[in-house]
Amino acid sequence: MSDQSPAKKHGDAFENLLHESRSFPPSAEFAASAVAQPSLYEEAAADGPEFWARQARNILSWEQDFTQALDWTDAPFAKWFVGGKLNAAYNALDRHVEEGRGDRVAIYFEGEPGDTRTYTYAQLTEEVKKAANAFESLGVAKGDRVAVYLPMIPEAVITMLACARIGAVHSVVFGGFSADALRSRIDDAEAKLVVTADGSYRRGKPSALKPAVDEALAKDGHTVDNVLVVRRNGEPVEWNDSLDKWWHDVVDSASAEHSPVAHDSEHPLFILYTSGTTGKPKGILHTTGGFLTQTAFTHLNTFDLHPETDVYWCTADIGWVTGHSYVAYAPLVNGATQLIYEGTPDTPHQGRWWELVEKYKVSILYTAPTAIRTCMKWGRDIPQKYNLDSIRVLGSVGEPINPEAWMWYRQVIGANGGKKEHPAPIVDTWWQTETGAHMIAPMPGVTATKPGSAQVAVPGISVDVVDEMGEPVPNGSGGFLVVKEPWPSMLRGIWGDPERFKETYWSRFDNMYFAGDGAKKDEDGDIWLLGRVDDVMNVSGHRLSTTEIESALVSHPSVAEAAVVGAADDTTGEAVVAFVILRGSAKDDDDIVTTLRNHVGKEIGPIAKPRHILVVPELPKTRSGKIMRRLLKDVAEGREAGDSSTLADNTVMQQIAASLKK
Ligand code: 6R9
Repeated sequence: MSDQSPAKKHGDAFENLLHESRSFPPSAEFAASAVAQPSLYEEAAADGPEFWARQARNILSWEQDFTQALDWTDAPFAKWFVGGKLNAAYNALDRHVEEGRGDRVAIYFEGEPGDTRTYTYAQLTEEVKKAANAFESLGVAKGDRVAVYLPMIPEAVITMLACARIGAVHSVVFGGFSADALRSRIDDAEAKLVVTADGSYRRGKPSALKPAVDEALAKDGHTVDNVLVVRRNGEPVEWNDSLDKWWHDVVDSASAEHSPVAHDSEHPLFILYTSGTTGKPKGILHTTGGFLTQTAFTHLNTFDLHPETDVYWCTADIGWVTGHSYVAYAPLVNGATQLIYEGTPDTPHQGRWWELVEKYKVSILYTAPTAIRTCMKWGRDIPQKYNLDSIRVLGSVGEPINPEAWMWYRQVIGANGGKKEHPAPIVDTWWQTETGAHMIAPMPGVTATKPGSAQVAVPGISVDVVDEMGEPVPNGSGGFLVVKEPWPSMLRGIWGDPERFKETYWSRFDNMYFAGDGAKKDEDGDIWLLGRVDDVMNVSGHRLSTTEIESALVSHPSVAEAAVVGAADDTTGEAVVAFVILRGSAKDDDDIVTTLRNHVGKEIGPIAKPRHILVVPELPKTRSGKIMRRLLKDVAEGREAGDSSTLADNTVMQQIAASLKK
């Protein structure tokens, strides 16, 4: 290939996705009562940072108003809502009680074994006040860091809000991470307090958490003064008298009186570690005013939230940014009623999610494509046993959603199995730990949605797709996704490493944030996400996207799930290797590999035909549902698979190895 510009390279590769001609305009009825109206885009375009200042004042209660929307003089270190003071927990809790919403349900909790708890706003406020007093009694003060290693139970949200209330900075470490990962995060943030639980329930069995904390703190030289332990599953735990305290001893007896103190708009709210391509995980830092403004604004507008009547359910774990922005903060700031579910979708049966939707009359469901594809694999007859009529809006996040999964989500879930004349709109939301809140997403009620595309920037956000030189590519071409203007919920840096912040995100292009994702603009200018730039393969000079080929494979009726990697090849640079999970009846088809190779050839072109297609029983995924292609690459290149400690199920790599030996 002579032309190696990204526009050309991506242009060759992604034609398939761009042939999507289906478009679903909102129904007149939905549009008429939608929160987001078309004028929002005009206002945002006209007003710049002042648009966000207006949102900040409308959505949040400020103890002291700010004097300036944005200070960008020290770019790329932004200050939003300069001089303003507010308390995040007050905004999420107390004010709803003061304004007469105390009896509204804030959280319906359903444990995996089926135990339930309901917290009204008044009750949740009380719990958070007690936890705030308890944390202070343990010596935690404003600015101190608190590591949170908890399952998906209400105490996770209570802990995060109690930290925010006293100005302590939480660092949630996903419960699926190992003791080593926990320790390195505790050390990096110099956490004083760890909040954990004995464990939780997963797939019908108790699963332990506390032993990992014990192991993490076994070696001296840590900064932790106290470990607060929630009793969740009642399993026996080792007890370290010098560190450990039971939550029910310390929090339950604490006073329920606690006045929130207003913190600066730029006061750190939390650190959340995310893996970089190399080196140690990055502690992404978010601050208060801007984060709350953009998360709450998008939660209202992207999901068309009507807080008095909707029941919202985001299936993300608190250990990921989605569980921060769209479980712990935005829904509560907006006074919404939400469901929190502790367990897995197939315990005790594969209809558990849909049973919950029916039981709680969930109207807004926010989940990940991997979950949707898993449900597809289990079959549509399972959700169809339940009444899903309450669902009004469907959200997707975490990875590109292939058009087949999108259509299934719409018809089977959003149309209650085809029984609804106007299926729920799907909002595919592109954003990152670093961006804090939605950046690219359709607005239901405004945007005519397209299966597979996140489409347009959120009002007030400026994104583009650029070539190697940072020049915008024309419609119909691909390149790198960038953000061109600062935004309120942007990361304020990497904890303890300002240079790495500049280097990672701001050095690739001048004055633009480099997201690390490949993207393409279609003929309408709508944006299609194509996966991480590092997931783009180069085969004989042709750029091929893992997403593209996966999408083609999954469009074949025999394939339930697919993951594609580029394996090093002496002749072609990289060769396409696909791992597929077959649907039931296809497993007996001897010619399936040939059939699938030809299918990809037909869908995308001969160049995209996988060199090898390996039929496997499972794919290695993180608990947030991202396929760990790195591990599959090891298999494809004949190496011992690398570190698999962050997999949701770390037996998957053995299962794959065993299935390939047969
Ligand atoms: C929120 C979250 C960020 C990366 C991001 C991109 C991928 C997220 C997506 C999507 C296509 C979407 N991603 N949403 N890709 N369409 N709607 O997932 O944050 O865990 O930091 O991951 O996830 O590659 O760069 P995070």
